[in-house]
Amino acid sequence: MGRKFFVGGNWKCNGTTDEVKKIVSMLNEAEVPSEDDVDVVVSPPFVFLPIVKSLLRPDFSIAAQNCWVRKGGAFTGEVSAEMLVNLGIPWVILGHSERRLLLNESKEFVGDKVAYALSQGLKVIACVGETLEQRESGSTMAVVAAQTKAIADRVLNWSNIVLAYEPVWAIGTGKVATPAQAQEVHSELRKWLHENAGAEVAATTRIVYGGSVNGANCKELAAKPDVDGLLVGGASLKPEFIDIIKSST
Ligand code: G2H
Repeated sequence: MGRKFFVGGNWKCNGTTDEVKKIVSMLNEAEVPSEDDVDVVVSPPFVFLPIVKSLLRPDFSIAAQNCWVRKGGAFTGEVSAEMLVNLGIPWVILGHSERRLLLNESKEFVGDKVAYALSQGLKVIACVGETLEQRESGSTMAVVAAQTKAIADRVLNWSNIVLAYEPVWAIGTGKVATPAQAQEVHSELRKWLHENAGAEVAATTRIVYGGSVNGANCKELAAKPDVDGLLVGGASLKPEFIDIIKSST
């Protein structure tokens, strides 16, 4: 069976209650391919998770943008995986480069978070990606392989993981990776999974691309054989997100 196309909308730290309601209405009214053909997962800030959950159409799903690395407790400001499960939130984004770089989350810490979130029954969108400096020095594959290894070292079952390749230099910059650049890394990542996590994991794990995806560039990216979906930031707050959801068809 083929890998089902996946479209994630990462709203990041944006929105007011009214704006969130407007985005949800736009999503709810949209005509999109059936959930048999595409998984759509939107990721609002923590505070809006309950309202989005109560209003969003049932064929779309919801992700948090982060969660704590272990069981909850005396960790001021954190939100635990257990809390997300308790709220009925099925997905979580972990290892986004904005957290790796701005909040100094190490690959080991991200690997621990992925393992813990999975152990609590969450599905994980795990992000990896290189900086411009790393790309220019020729270490793209070494960087994304090391980030993926930190997950593979801690996780045996990949069935609830979507791997998101998000080159840091393409995030929010308007500088999208070319479809060929995305395909090259995705194919290398799949090869890495084949060698290090097994043939089944490599064949079934969805590898999605993120970084300045928009309504104009989504189709070409989606057409690449190893691009199994798209993780969208800025454009997921706009009507063009609907075109992105349709990009695989
Ligand atoms: C990458 C992406 C969403 P944007 O961070 O995860 O954001 O599409 O705004 O580059």
